[in-house]
Amino acid sequence: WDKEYIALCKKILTTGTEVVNRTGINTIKVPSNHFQLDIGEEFPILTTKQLFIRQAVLEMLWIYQAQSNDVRWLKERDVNIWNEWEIDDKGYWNATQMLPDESGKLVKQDVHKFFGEEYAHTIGTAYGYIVNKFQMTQNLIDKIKNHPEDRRMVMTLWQNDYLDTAVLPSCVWSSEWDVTDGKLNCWVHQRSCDVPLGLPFNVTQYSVLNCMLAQVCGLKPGTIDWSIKDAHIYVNQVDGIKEQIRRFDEQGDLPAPKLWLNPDVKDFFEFDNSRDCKDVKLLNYEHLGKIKFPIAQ
Ligand code: THF
Repeated sequence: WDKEYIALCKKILTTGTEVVNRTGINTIKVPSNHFQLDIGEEFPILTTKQLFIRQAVLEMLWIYQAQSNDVRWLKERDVNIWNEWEIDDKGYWNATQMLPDESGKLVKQDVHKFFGEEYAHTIGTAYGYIVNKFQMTQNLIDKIKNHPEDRRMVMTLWQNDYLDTAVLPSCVWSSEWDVTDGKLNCWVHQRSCDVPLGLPFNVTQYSVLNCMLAQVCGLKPGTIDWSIKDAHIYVNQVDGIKEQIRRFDEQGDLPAPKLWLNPDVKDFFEFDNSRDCKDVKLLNYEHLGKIKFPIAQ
């Protein structure tokens, strides 16, 4: 899917608007974007840069399988992408953010937000907490298996009652599923999208989720539609994205790898979630190498 990805990057760089935001690092944004990928046809993982699928899959299993909000679960598996959002052992989350002063102007401030000791080491009431609270994974699997014609197969991580106690309200917050002609399709929506760092992880991990759910429900993976509100590139990521665009324009993309899932696994909750995710492998993943992007908190 490098083609759709690079098209979005070009759209942002050529038509986007530079704006301030809470992180203090400006972004170049476009208001919205949508693309559709046929994951039965080709497994979506970028080849114009190396994507770390182990981390992406473990993050997805953390949310939908372990249904956890505990950052230690990830750290134990050597996944460190949520460390900056971990509430400390006294129940505080500490960060530097852009916040409005008395006149309403955004200024840099040190934030020590108290969530409560019960939230120590977690990200608060977001992602896996919500999935667990409403038993979303099990409900979805039951519907896909027993009522594949159902048109209410929606998982909504955006729950108003839980936003204030979330360090970061879920960015990828809804997914809608359907079964058509023996294929499992989904539509995923993201309210805010860090195109260089978040999006490549998210598209690949939801594709793996679709393939896993299809396997345990006796279906084939179908299409994934991806819609975004506020697709952005932080200004300190522009050089890296230009490098990636140059790679695509000069060399094109490489053949997509195949995703291998252990065919013996028939229960979603049985996919290995240890450090090496033994039930998930990429076959023949060729890529043009890592590009390092800074992360804004
Ligand atoms: N905040 C911002 N600004 N961007 C995000 O993508 C983001 N996330 C999560 C929460 N807040 C966010 C964190 N997700 C990486 C990938 C996903 C992240 C955070 C960091 C990252 O650094 N990836 C690198 C290296 C990975 C590695 O070496 O392990 C990469 O090159 O892909 C939205 O989910």
